Amino acid sequence: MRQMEESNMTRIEPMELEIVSHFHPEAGYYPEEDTTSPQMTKEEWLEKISKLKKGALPFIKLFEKHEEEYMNNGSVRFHIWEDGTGYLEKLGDFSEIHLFKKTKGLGMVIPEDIGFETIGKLDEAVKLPHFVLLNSMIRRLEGIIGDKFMESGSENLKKKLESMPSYMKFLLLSMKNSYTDVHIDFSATSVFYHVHTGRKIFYVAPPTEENLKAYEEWERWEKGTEREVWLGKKLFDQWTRIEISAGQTLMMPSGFIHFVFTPEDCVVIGGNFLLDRFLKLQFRLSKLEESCLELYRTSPTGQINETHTFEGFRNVMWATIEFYLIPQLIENPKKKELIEMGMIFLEEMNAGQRISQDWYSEEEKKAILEKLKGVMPRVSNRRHLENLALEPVAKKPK
Ligand SMILES: O=C(O)CCC(=O)C(=O)O
Ligand SMILES: [Fe+2]
Repeated sequence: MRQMEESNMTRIEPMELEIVSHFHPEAGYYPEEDTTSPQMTKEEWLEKISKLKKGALPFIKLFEKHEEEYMNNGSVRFHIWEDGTGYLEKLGDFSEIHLFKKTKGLGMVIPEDIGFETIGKLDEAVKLPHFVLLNSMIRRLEGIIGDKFMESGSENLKKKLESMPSYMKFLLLSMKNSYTDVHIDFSATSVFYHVHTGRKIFYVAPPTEENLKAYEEWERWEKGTEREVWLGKKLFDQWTRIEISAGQTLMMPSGFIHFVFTPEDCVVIGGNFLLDRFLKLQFRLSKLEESCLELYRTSPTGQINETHTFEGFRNVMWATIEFYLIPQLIENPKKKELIEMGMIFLEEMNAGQRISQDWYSEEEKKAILEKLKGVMPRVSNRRHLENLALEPVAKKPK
C-alpha cells in the first residue's frame, strides 16, 4: 500500500483515470543539514538517511548525493529489452522485472501530448499493453459481466460494472525530488509503468518469504508507538536500482517491495492489475491491508484508510468465482489451474466478512461457496492434486 504521509501524494479521480500528483508542502521548513562531507562512508550515509524524515528535504538532499553509488546492492534480476517485440514470450511466467526501452510491440498507446487541453481525453487515448488486456482479472470480469448485461439488461450487473475497481490506468505527476517510501503495491497488484517525461529511479527487493514477513511487521506499525527500523535500512543489501528514462516502460510482477525517487519533474502513465497466477500473494497482501485498516480504525491516530488499499478487491474475488471460475470448472473439471484457484478461494473467502460497498449479501456469498464446492473435484490435499491426471494449463485468449 502507498502511504500518503511519506510520499506527499494527492489523488483526484476524474472518471476512470486516476491522477496522482506528488508535491512537497514541507520543502524549506527544515533546517539545512550538512551534507557536504565528501568522505561519508556507505554505513554513515545509511545511518543518517535512516534517521531523517522520509521524503522531507534534508532526506532528499542527502539521499540523492549517494543513492547511485550506495543504493544498488541487491541481485534482483531484471531484463532490459530494446522494445516489446515478442514480449509475451519474453515475459514468460512473469516472475521477473522487465524494462522496455521503447514501446513498440507492447500494444500500448500513450499519447505524445499530455497537457491541460488533452487531459479530458486521456483515458480514451491511453491503450493498455496487450499483456494486461489478456491477463488482467478485472478486464476478464468486465468482459464476462459486460456480455451478460448486454443479454439481460440486469440492473444488478450494471451496478457491478459501474463500481468495478479502476486501477488499470493512472496518470502520475511528480515534481523533481518527490519520493515514495518503501511499499508493495496494493493487493500485490502487478504494474506497468511508463515514463512519458522526466526520469524515475526504482529500488526493488524480491518478495521472498523473509522479506514479506519484514514488510508485514513494518506495515502493522501503529502510529504513536515507536516504529521499527526503516525497512530501507533493514533490506539495505537487497535493493537493486532501476533507472527509468523518458519513453521507457517498466513491468513489475506482484509483490516486489520498492521505493521510488524522482530526480526530475516527471509524467508517468501506468496501471495496476490483478493476475490469476499471483492469487495467493494477492490475498496475502490484501489481508495485510485489511488487518491494517482494522488496526487503524480502532486507533485514534489512523495511519491508512481505504483509499490506500485496493477498494473492491473482495467484490472482484466473489464475482470471479461466480462468473468465471464456476462456469469454467463445469466445462473443464480437470484443469489444474482452475482447481488450484478454487482451492485458494475456498481457503481465503469467508462469507461472513463484510466490506464497504459489498456487491453480495452474506447469503449470496454462502451460496457461491457452496456452488464452488459442488463443482470442485474431491481434492483432499495438494499432494493429491499433484497426482491427479490433470490436463495441462491452456491459455485462454480473451
Ligand atoms: O512514482 C512514484 O513515486 C511511485 C510509484 C509507485 O510505486 C506507485 O505508485 O505505487
Ligand atoms: Fe508502487
